[in-house]
Amino acid sequence: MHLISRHRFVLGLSLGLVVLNSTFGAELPSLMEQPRADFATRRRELAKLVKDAEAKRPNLGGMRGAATKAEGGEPRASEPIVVLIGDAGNEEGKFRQENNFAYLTGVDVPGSALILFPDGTETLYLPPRDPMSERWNGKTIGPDTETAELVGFSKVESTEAFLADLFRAASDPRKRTRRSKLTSFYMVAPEGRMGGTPKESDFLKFVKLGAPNTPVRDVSTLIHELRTIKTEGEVALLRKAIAMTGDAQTDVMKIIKPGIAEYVLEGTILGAFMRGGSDRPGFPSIVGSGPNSCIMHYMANRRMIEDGELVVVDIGAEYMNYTADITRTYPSSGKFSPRQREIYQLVLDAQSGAAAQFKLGETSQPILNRWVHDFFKASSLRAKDLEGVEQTMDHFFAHGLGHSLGMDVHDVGDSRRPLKPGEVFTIEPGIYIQSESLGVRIEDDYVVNKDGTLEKISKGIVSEVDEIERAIAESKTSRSIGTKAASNP
Ligand SMILES: [Mn+2]
Repeated sequence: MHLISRHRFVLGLSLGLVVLNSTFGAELPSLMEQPRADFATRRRELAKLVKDAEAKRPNLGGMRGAATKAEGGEPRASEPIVVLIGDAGNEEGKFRQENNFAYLTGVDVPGSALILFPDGTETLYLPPRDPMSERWNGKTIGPDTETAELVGFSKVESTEAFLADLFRAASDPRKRTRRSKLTSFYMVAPEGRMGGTPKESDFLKFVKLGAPNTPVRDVSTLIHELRTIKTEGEVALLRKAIAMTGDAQTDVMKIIKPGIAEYVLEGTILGAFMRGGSDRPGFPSIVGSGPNSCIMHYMANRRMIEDGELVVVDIGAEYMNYTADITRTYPSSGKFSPRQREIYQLVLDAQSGAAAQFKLGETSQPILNRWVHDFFKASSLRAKDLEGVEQTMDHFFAHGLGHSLGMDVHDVGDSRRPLKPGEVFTIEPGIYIQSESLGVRIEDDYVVNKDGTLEKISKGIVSEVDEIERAIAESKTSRSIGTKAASNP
């Protein structure tokens, strides 16, 4: 459970659920700083999406053959049972709930599971409480009626009942009537590109044993469709993660100088995240100086930073499973060289130019990507590739312009579609000239607001050339006050 969220949760509940409050004391579960109703809404919407998908299935033979042929030989939609298993946790790290499960439940108890039954019953399965385990790991919530009310589920059962309930639902004899509809399982596909893990693979083996004739279909794309559009509560969490990341970038500007190691900056970044209340970085921090500035996903961070280099700092704090993703590029000396400045300014102009292209209902991420390519190509600047051939700048833009952002740093959803209100995504143009050991990437996080306007959430984190030079210069002045180390470099 998140300490911070627990605290907020107590405040949030104190109006309506005073009795529960006193029962649970300070041990209320986190619902990730979001209204409980939001999670219930998501489950309802998912159940509807699943039903629609099932009804639309063209050939009801499905993945598992004839199981969905109803009596009389007429194909019929089966009744979908949605089943999700949360992360089991382990002793090695801080617990982090699996994203799809967290999104639908807000419950971060290890070893939980969820079934949405065809009759509309939503059951959350929690491990039975174990005094010995709680002695080591702290109090938790268990399967009881108080918990059900607390987490907004119609039923909370022990995980001991989970498999039996699942298989009973799949083979309910009451469904074998004239109008019978067979059942199907909707679960996260094993080892899928997004979200699937080996645990689903193991689980699927059990499912095949217990209900061999029940077709299994992938539910993840339907959950992802919901996750693509963020609620206000989710955007608020992203704003917090972004603010923490901004503090880390500010701290980097305070200490950056030639002669320190990339990992020193990383240490400062992680410290700032934790001080801000972040749970962990959303992805490994990238601190690439000089030649490493041209390696897009450099994360070894072992090199000593030299004078006159650029340092790409691509980082994101995670908060309540939501992650920021902000990149800044700094001159190690505090001043951009004329060449660094012209490349940097081009990248910055590409970013603001792309954002200015945004039109609700028309603009998709690939459209912005193409615009930036053309913009780079049109620049009068040139650089040499590794073969010594002079090239236009689009040649050095070596990755996509951005991605959706949310619980995953490269978040789920179909990025080819026009961006809708509630979508959060990055715009991160970059130029990487290996022949000059000169890499620049500037990345900010944007939300399409309800009114259809595009907002740069991270606008408070400085990125203009003079702003960055001023920030580094100011911190140098303050560093030199009262510290022997700084006055004697
Ligand atoms: Mn990114």
